[in-house]
Order: sequence, then structure tokens, then C-alpha cells
Amino acid sequence: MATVAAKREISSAENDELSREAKRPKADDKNGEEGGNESEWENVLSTFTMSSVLSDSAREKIMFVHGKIADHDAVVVLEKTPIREDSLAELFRGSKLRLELRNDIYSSYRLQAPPHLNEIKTTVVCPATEKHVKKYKRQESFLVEETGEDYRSITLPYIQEQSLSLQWVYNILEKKAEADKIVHDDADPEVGFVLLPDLKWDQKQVDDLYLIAIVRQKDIKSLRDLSSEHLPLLQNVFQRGKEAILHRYNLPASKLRVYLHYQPSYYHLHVHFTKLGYDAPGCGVERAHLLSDVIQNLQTDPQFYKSRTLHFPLRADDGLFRRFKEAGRL
Ligand code: M7G
Repeated sequence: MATVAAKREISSAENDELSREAKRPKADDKNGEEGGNESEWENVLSTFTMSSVLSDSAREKIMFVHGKIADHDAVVVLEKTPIREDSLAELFRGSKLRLELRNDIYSSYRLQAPPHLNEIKTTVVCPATEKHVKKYKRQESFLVEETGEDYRSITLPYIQEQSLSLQWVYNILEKKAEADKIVHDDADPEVGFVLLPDLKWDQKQVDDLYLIAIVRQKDIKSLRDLSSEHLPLLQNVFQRGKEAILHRYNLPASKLRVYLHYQPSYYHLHVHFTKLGYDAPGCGVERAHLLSDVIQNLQTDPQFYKSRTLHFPLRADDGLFRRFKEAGRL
């Protein structure tokens, strides 16, 4: 059963721009800029050979599939999108109905919607690394307790050795990719950032709004690197980010959940802006740190995140989990 999730729609120009995203082959990382012509409708997945379903959720209507495109490992994420209120009239008018059962006042149908109202948001990661495959694989996870010393002796060496590539982040900051999607751009090298829709959001309705603010400073890996000297940066992201979202999406700060992940998947500081009430992946208390709390903690103690013990979940097959085990910390 689909849920009606459209309350306030995004403009059709923004819609058009977004619907192209899923059909576009992931070009090489250095040049991910969108074109805007018909060739974007080529089916990059026609040569996809599936090897396994990494995970799926019938409730969230999402499936993560592993396979190959040509000789490259690929992860394909298929996600059914919410039904939009602005498409209902067309859906009722233009669909075919097949009766499944009728009983007294109850009847159930299979509805075949017009193809353009029945799209699946599709994200392709290719070539995918082993880390990507693990990231999407269903796995049992365990809560890890990381002291400041654990961070320096276990986590930091690990993330310095093996982290996911940040090329997509640099492409955004240098406007080589997704430049037309930017919602706010602050070019200041110290406190500046780029705010844009997250890859996970199809931008068709604000009910599941999801943006990320990527800071311009390149040497802040995560929450752990923050100290009071970063307060002007964090306050700028918080303030200007909220203003930009109010201006563009008419959503006030009181409707936003603004947070950082620890551990993040990508070690270049970024802040998540999601709509309050939308159960975004990774917004649970074991991983999300509200930006407002982070700011206050640094105001109280300039070195708060260098010394605090932080908790976070790790999957059993995560290399970092192994390192914690080897160090006798689990
Ligand atoms: P994270 O906390 O490092 O990890 O957040 P997570 O993916 O486990 O949440 C990184 C955020 O960046 C996520 O919300 C991703 O969906 C988003 N993201 C990742 N990539 C590769 C892209 C991209 O190419 N473009 C955009 N706009 N967002 C991305």
C-alpha cells in the first residue's frame, strides 16, 4: 500500500531536472556534470547482470542489488517513490483497474498507472568498491564505544588508510557536478559551504526533504575534528542553511532536523538537513548528532569532541569493527 506523501509540491522545472538523475549513466567521477539531452534516457542498466540482492525492505519499498555493468562491480538502488498529491487527478483518470476481489462494500484492485507516474528512483554506483557493497549489505550491527584515545589509535589510522573516495564532494565544491542543483553557495574559504539536495531525495515532495551542506574547508574529517575554532563555520551553516531552505521550500526551521553523522560514510565535514517527521536513514540517536547540540557542546568545552567517548553502530563485516576487536575494545 502506498502512502500519500505529497503536501507541498516542488516546481515542475525542478521536477524535470531531477527526474533526469536516475537515468543518467554515472560518468567518470571527475566529470559528473549533467547534460540535458535525450541520450540521458539510454538504459545503462540494460547490460547489468545481477549477482545478489544485498538488502531490501518491503515496507520502505527499496532494494539494493549487487551485480556488474560490463566488467565493473555495480550497486543499484531501486526505490519506489511516494504518490504525489498533484498527480492524483491524472492517476485516477489515466489508470487501468483490474478487479482482485469484491465483498460487500469492499473491493480491491490492481491499478496500472501511466508509466510516467510509476517511476522508480534508481541510483547506480559504478564502479562500486567493496566498501560500497558492504555499506548496502544487510548485516547485524553492534554499538561501539570510542574514547578520544580510541579515535586516535584505532579509528583515525583506519580512516586514513581506507575511506570512500571524496571525488564526488570535490566535484560539487568545484561545480563540476550537480551545479544546477545548488540551493545555497557560500564561497568563503573559512565559513563557506554548498547546500544541495542529497542523492537520496527525489525532490518531488517536501515531505521527505533531504539536503546536505558540504563545507568548503577540506581538512575537517568529522565531528571528532571539531573544536571551538569551527564555531563560526557551524553557526554559518546552521543559520544560512535554515534560511535558504525557508526561502526555497517554504519550510521553517521548526520543521527541520539538522545533524551530523558519527561515523559518517564520507570523511569530509557535511551536515544533513531533513524534514522533521521524515524517518530518514541514519537519523537515529546512535548515529545522528544535532548541530544545535554540537554548537552548544563546543561553546561549553572547546575540545569537547576530542575528549568525549562517542557511541556508534558498526556492522560485523566493517573493517573498523575488526580493528576495535583486535585492539581488545569489544
Ligand atoms: P554520510 O553521513 O557520510 O553517510 O552522509 P551516509 O551515506 O551513510 O548517510 C553522506 C551523504 O551524502 C548521504 O546522505 C548521501 O546520500 C549523500 N551523497 C552521497 N553521494 C555519493 C552523493 C552525491 O554524489 N551527490 C549528492 N548530492 N549527495 C550524495
